[in-house]
Amino acid sequence: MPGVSRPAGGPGLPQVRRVVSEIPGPRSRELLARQRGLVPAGVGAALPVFVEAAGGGVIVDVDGNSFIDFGSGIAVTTVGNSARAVAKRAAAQLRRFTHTCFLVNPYESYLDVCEKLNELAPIPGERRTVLVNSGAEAVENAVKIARSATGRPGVVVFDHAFHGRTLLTMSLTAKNTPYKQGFGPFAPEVHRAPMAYPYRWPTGPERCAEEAASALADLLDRQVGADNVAAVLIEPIQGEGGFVVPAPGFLGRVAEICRGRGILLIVDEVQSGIARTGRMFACEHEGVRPDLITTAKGLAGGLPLGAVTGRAELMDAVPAGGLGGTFSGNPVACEAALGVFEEIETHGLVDRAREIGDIMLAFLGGLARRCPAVGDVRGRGAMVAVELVEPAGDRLPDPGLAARVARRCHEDGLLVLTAGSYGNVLRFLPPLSITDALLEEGLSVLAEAVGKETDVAVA
Ligand code: PLZ
Repeated sequence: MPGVSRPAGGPGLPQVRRVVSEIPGPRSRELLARQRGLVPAGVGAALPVFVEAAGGGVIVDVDGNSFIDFGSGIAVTTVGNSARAVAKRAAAQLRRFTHTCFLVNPYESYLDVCEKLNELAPIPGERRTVLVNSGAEAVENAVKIARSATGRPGVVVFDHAFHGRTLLTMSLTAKNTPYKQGFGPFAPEVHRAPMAYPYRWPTGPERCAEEAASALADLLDRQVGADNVAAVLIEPIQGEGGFVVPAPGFLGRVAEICRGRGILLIVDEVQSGIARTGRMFACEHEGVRPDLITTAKGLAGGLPLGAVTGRAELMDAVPAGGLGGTFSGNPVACEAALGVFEEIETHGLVDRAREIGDIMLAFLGGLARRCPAVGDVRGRGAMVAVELVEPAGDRLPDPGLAARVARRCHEDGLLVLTAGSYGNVLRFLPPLSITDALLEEGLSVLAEAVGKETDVAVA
């Protein structure tokens, strides 16, 4: 828009919630109409307002509305949108060179990112890291490495899992619509085990970890044959599946089951990793030490970068030329990732994630006590969700209520996202740069929306 002054993004952006138009506003509606003629219908948007600026804990749209950000671009802008160290390092790299292809001419920032991930990853022994462009590509490569290192084809995944949209990762993903419907045939050698989902485990949360572990062992030993399985792949907290925190002890049992059978454990930390949950990696909460870890999203503060970090002897099993890609480990994205680690260290963001979690869990626990439609509150750090159910007591998922509450929040200037296999989960992923004041204001907007949509006085 020539001639129109645009607000600068970054941490200097006023940290306020402000709704000045209907949502989406007139300018966003114009752009949406334009989008319909340019972009296929298969590309949706959770909150279709077009963005002008973002930073700290807000997103400002082209109509001048300022939303409190409880989404972080799906767990990507964990250190904030245009955090200072990220923007500064990426901009400086843009002035030096944009690309050479690491497979043609290497550059040092790629090594610096790998060194950091190797140092931080809770993987036993010596480690190596390969950089890629996205979460799906990280998962694909982890499976390639696991197959190459073990000489086995099978991969075991879980109910409610999400691992990406490419052919293999879509096959690894559980939910049919919208991710798989019409897109088959799917990749072979994918087997699915029940997830230790405490709120929905048929015999109750106490027996969940042990029974789910037995089901996994049974699948491996009786149905697939353990020596046909290269890896078990699991999200330490499920993301798109609805922030399912596995029953305590389950991840440890999965690791044991794998170890006893020569099966590798791949932990998909694409959504939960990089300080999001109050640890650098979510699997650390359970003391689990996997063979391979995938990261992406929060790794480079919004620039596209993914990684597989793993035990050196597994990573080195793939011969030269077997891993890589044109853009993989792009130098601007690598500098951004170094900026992310710098922001996390200088601002103590791992601890900040824990504080944000304490505030959210305390508030939402109170809401659940007053409002029977809030069936479950769960999560760790700045990765927290509520599961909405019909109040009759049968825990019947209520996706309609989740959609209505999300819509009302959007109209009131709070960006929230839905999730879950049944679409009945509201998830909260604020950037760690959000202020307490905005966080608390956002939670009040949410409580009011839940109250209005369920006719319960929640104030
Ligand atoms: N593994 C655990 O959460 C991406 C998907 C958004 P990509 N989740 C957001 C959408 O609707 O496509 C994700 C994840 C986990 C892998 C991925 C895939 O990461 O960077 O989107 O490829």
